[in-house]
Amino acid sequence: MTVAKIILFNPRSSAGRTPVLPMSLLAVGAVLEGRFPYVIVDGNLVDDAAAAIEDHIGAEAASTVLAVTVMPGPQLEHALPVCRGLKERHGELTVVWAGYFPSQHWDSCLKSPVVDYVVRGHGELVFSELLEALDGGSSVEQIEGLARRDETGAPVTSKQAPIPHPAGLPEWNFDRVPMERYLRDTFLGRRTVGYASSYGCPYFCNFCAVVNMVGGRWRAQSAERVARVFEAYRRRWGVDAVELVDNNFFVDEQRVAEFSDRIKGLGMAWWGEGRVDTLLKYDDASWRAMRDAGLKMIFLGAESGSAETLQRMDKGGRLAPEMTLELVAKLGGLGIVPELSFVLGNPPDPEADAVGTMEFIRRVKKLNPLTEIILYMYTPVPLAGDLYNEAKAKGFAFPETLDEWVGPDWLDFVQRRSDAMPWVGRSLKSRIRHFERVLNAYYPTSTMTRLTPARRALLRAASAWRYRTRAYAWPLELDFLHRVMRYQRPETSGF
Ligand code: B12
Repeated sequence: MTVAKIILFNPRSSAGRTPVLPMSLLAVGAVLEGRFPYVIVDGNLVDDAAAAIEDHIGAEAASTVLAVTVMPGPQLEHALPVCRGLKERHGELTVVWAGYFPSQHWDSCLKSPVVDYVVRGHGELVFSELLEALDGGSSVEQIEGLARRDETGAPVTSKQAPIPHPAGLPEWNFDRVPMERYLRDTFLGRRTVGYASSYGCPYFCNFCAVVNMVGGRWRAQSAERVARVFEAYRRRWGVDAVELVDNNFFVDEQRVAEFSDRIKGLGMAWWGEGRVDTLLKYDDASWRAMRDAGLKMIFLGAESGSAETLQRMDKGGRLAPEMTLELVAKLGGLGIVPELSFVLGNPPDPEADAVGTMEFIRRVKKLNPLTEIILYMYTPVPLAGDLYNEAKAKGFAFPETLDEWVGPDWLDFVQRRSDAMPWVGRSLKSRIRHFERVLNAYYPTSTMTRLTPARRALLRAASAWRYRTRAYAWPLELDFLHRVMRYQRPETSGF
């Protein structure tokens, strides 16, 4: 085929809210600039995405590539019917899926006639190679990081491609999207937007979807380049806050310190994800530089209050619960909010695991009451290791087809709301929810700016006896109070 047009499609993910900048498509688009004509269609910004795409296809289906970024959950739910309808109407259209969902479940995607190719992992270069092969009529078999159907129609994949070094990739062309529409009012700032300054993560935690994408590699842009993007955000769109969505922004202390020095006077608030063990090694000068440069909150995978569970999660044997406590205390002194995420209900003894972690969270809050706590239920990702094997042994299996994936149970599952995990009984699930309710009343979040001091005091008074006596069960009065106050934790409703 001749590739005459590429449509990069971001299926709807943020119904009713200001959408998140489609960073994956900006990254992919950047490598196409000047080489292939392309447009970005964001399903969050148009009422009828299929019609918008159809307009771009026109009469050129045979030379058009529709390339879609797909996250599990709502994006998949939108991507499937849109692509199915288009493929039915335009049999010659080439449909490529990429992103977190297809990277992991490429075989389910390719069992469906809707998808022709899956680009796996960080896909800028793989996609480029695919386009060149399609355009030049050459074979795609040798392309690393590509899954496709073989002659018999069976899904096959080549080995994962190395992650591209973002320092060697072109800068995103923000003029390809209406930036104003992506500036969100968040607890960080009035005009918040995202950026990704590095790819990958050097660790192999066996509950994390990132491992499948990057295989333990981490590659970053220079401090100078990241600071340049912050400056452009500030200057061109009046951005006052940035969410650094890197899987692990803080891997390289020197880079972070230099970046902090460079953006110091800009008046930007920022947020990023890091590891407890890495950050404990940072020296005080770096901490001061980060704080003075506007670092407001760090997301940390604390994961569990049990040393044994941490070991099983393969946190590299480097993380112990006491280390989390140490960092939480340190951040308290610096005025940077730790945002700790925990994964509860891990096999083989989900009950004991959850109870142990709840007790640990009480210790955290005592040490630094401003700490934000995010509770997740363990949901498997297809990775070798104890956790996934035990989940399978208890009857867990991923769906095989896209239609199953968009069924209500699996949509709940990927958004970690599922009741259906075979190793977690309903009663444990509600205990965890009840605990969370009491915790959020006793320690109301600091990020909900419209929660007045009087309301905070009321929540605390109403929940004090429950918290102190650990009588978490059925806190209906707190449910009620939260409902009337429209209690919301903005930091958890973002990602
Ligand atoms: C921003 C983000 C969102 C945004 C979506 C932005 C958008 N596309 O509209 C929002 C907030 C909507 C979102 C929602 C969810 N997210 Co989200 N999200 C992220 C986050 C933080 C960053 C992704 C990003 O932009 N990275 C920067 C870009 C440059 O990298 P990238 O997206 O990986 O893209 C590269 C490759 O994936 C690939 N690629 C991706 N798309 C495409 C398309 C083409 C054509 C090609 C060729 C290549 C390609 O190449 C890109 C460039 O290298 C990641 C975590 C992370 N750090 O990656 C989680 C993450 C992807 N989300 C995740 C999840 C589970 C969700 C939810 C389903 C549930 C939840 N509550 O978290 C919800 C869905 C709810 C909903 N309403 O849709 C998980 C996925 C886990 C998994 N098992 O697959 C992640 C990994 C977080 C995590 N660790 O759990 N998310």
